[in-house]
Amino acid sequence: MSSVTKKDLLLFFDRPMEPSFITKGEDGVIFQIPMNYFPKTLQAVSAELMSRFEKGVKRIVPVRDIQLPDLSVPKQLDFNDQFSVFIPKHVKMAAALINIFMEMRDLEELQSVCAYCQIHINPYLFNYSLSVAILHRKDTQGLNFPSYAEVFPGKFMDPRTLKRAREINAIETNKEKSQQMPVVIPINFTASDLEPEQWVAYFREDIGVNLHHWHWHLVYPADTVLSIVNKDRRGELFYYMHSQIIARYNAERLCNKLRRVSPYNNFFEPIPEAYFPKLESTVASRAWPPRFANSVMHNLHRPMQQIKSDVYELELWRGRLQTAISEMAILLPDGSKMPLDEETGIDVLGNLVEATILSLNRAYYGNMHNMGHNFISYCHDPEDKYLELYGVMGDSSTAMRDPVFYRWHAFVDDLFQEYKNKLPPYGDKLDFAGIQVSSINVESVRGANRFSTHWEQSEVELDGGLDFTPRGSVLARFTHLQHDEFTYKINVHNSSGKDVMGTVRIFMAPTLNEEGNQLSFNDQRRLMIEMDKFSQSIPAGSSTISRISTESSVTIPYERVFRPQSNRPGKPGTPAAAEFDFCGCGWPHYMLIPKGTPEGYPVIIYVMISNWEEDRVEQDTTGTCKNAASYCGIRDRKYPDRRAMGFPFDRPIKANKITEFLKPNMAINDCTIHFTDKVQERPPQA
Ligand code: CUO
Repeated sequence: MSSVTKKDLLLFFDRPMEPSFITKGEDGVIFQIPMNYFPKTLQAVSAELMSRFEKGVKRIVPVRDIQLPDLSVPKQLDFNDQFSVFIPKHVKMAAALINIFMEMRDLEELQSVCAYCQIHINPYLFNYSLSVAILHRKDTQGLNFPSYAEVFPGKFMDPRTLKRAREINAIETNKEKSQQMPVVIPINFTASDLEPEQWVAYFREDIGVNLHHWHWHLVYPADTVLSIVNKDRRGELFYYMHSQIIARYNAERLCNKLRRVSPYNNFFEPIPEAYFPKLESTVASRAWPPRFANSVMHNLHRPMQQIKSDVYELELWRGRLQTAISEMAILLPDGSKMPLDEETGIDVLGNLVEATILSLNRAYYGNMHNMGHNFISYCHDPEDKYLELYGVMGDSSTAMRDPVFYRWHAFVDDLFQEYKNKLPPYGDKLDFAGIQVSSINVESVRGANRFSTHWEQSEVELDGGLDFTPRGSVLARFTHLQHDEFTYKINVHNSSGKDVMGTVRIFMAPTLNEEGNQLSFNDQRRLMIEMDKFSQSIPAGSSTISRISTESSVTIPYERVFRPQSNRPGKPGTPAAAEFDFCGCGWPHYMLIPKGTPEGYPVIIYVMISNWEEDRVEQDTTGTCKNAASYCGIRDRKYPDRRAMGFPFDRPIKANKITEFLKPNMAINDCTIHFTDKVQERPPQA
């Protein structure tokens, strides 16, 4: 099969709501669909339809008429319904469809079944399942599907923006001209500043932040073929990545004079935070439901989604998980107990809590995290009386917009911390004999140890997601946080007499609590934001390590967050393009540091150099995407650090102040983050 056919799979991401027999792609391509793939009502006129659509197209792609697999499970989801990776029934449907895509013997068969699916299967379910399959099939490596925000812009932006984009698209199909009049997505469009939660809307509703979260769940599905779900330390990464989101969110809240997020741990308590999403749900042609202030979770009975669960079950599952943590052992289905050990306990718990198919006892420990999303997202219509859709908490591409997401995940994070609190302190496992870190400094345009942030305007292409409009290209301009890049300078002395390898671990944390007093060290530990982690050779004697902020191991650059097709490097199948695949997962680089304050928000920057011999994971990572390995792992490889994720702050520490915790191979420095309330345009990229 030629690479041309492989690339043609990307046409299924274009105009996702339109059937596969309508022109796809900017170049005007049409799939020649076998008659029996058409809906029954159109089969009699399919030849006439095809000849009408074929007129004037630049290329016709014949679709092989294959013996179609059994699609009865994914077909159960109505074409116009929502699809959620948190709803067990939907997850089963996706698992079945991914399995089908994975089992197609070659690309031609895959293309054929996709052509059928784009006519008969729910577009969100189809898009998700095909994305997972492309990420994991060997013969589709190097295919870079477009940004999800480009495919389904309705999940990321104000409907007024989309309306305006469609207008521009309708009147102007000249790409260059339409790009001269981008539509502007207003910042903070979901509430007024009278609502304090709105002060951090720039974080919650950031397009790149939401794309990261969607992409993470795409790379780490909870339920599908075992070989896809069973990635190295995926349960631990579920805990760690979400824990870091909470740490980052709390830092933003503190910068904005808000209290740290309070965990939602009383499931019968009203939720004071309201959320009115103002998003367009294109599939169902209806608005996303809001959640009014003081809504309450109710027992769910929605036969259509095959969800029947009582709020009480959340209590039950939590209790069982807490018992397992206090006993440091989980109950297995055969009645025996399995200890939660220091090394793998967090991974076992992560899979139990989420819950994935890797959960070792789903019947007993239930489906706590996912059902929490469902209870909250259906709290306005728990019994489907009003035939309402789920709210944004039900969808991994929109959940982070809602303040309650952070309350729910703060609760989940507390549960993981209960386990971490049972572990012994690291003690001398923190040491690296012979290595002394004398200082860490930050150099930036604002001077020594001063970070600086501002607003920036960037553009994202909407073309592929504007269904049922004339073909054209529209740019949406949105405003996001940005910082000036900076360099860490770390002074090290190696007195071992020989060159050694170290792992440099850099974190940042606020220093003051809500009252302006010094944070206790255990509170500060929970707020530690991982900034970077890299291996480094350290020559004997004194040396200075210089590291630029853009190299961060948690972030991906703007170009990878939004990935317009035109920016893709190399041809499909080349190493350059292959690297791009997995690479959509990663914290957007422009959100690397919290916003700060105009007067300068105080933070500490922390560095530790640990012994690489104890950290390293033997594996070849050439040709793999490892830009954001800290939060996303490395594709098809082991997590590239043998230590617990979040090391050394993942365990409680017996110290009142960070200075009491410092070892010779660590250093800290006081810094400030200065925010300038001005919008700059994104400078043109080389
Ligand atoms: Cu990512 Cu709850 O897991 O949203």
